[in-house]
Amino acid sequence: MHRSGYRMMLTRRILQIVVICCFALVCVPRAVFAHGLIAGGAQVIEVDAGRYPLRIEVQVPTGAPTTLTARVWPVQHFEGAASVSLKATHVNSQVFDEQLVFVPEGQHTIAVFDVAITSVGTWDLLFVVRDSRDQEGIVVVPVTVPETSAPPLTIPLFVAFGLLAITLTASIVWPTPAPWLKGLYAHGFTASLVSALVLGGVYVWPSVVVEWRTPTNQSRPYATAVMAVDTRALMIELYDGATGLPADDLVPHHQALMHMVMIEKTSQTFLHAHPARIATGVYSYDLTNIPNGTYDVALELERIGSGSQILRGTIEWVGSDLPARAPATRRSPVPAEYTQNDLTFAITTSNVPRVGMPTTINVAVIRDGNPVPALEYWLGMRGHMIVRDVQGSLFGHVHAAGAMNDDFQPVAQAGHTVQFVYAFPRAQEYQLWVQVQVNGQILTVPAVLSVQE
Ligand SMILES: [Cu+2]
Repeated sequence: MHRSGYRMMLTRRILQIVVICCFALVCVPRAVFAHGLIAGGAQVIEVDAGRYPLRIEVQVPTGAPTTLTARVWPVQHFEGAASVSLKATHVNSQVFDEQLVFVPEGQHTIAVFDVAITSVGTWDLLFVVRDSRDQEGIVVVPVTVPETSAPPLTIPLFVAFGLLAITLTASIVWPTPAPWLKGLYAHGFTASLVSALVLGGVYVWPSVVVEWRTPTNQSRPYATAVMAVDTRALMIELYDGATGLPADDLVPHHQALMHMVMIEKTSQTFLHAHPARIATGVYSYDLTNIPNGTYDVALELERIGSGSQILRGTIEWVGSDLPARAPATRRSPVPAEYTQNDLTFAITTSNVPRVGMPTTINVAVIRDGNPVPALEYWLGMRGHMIVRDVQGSLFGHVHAAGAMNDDFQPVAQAGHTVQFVYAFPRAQEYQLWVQVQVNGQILTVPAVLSVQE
């Protein structure tokens, strides 16, 4: 009797452990090794390859062998006829496939590629743009092609149903078992039935699981950036802040692997660009058409499983034929109207800007006295605003309030105003740069805002 009681207790414990293991399998997030573009729908990134800003859309497949489709949009016309090539190389085996597309002169052709993916794993997509003057722009986009896998709950669900089937069969084969086996029937049956019901329910409504399984590996620390200017480009090397090893685990955020804002200290020449990844942890941005000067550089990036971060530095650029620009003329603080070509930007605030209080900044875009039909989505938002204090110590990147849309194609929806909300930390003047897109053109409007105590 004593012995059978012990057996029952042991059986109960084993069953409890089995059930706990089932749930652990479900709940524990899988390790994430992927980086770059990851499977799941079409992904769009903006990148400056040499002198050419490109929009690259990649449809990352699941499983192999298969085909990967990529489309390349030139954001500005190529000089003369051009060619765009794609070479997809499997990082481990060096197996590759390549294609070349010619873009006739003066045409805004989208280059479409279908390359063979022979095995799962990380692939480097090397895009090369070459124009009629033999100027070249390159970018290497990493993509991770995962194994085709069953939905995440398949195995635990099968285990639960298996246990249920075993206990049911056993109770039919041995209807009058020994006392210790009775306990096994009862507990085994209850445990496997409950597991099967819970797992089955979550299997049918997978959104519950997606919530649990969101990869949140906050252990990845900050990256550091080493910036150097060579004869014609800014070279950026990223390193892991904790180990000093190259950091090459960026994922796209706001439709780019890296956003870069450059502001010249005297002329306040402003630039928002997307350096191209050209090698492991190395990014490059062509400076040929950038006026000489001393630039504050802010890099916004996101490492996988980690939040976004801003890395800052200063570079001296003297290699351009374009001389340094004259010091910026002083602008009158908001509320103000600024004109650029045929567009007028009316910038106002909804409340008096005060320290620590959220200030709403409204930007209305008007052409010939009429509101423009629509401000388009750019990098997933209707508008971006960069905030800086005059000393350059504060750097903020504010997105337009309201709905976000990550669709590649701008949504032609009425709306000629954008609003930004920001709480300024000190009573002083701040420099603002508002960026919106109208008719496919990105416009940058500088402004000054005075904040009171
Ligand atoms: Cu950007």
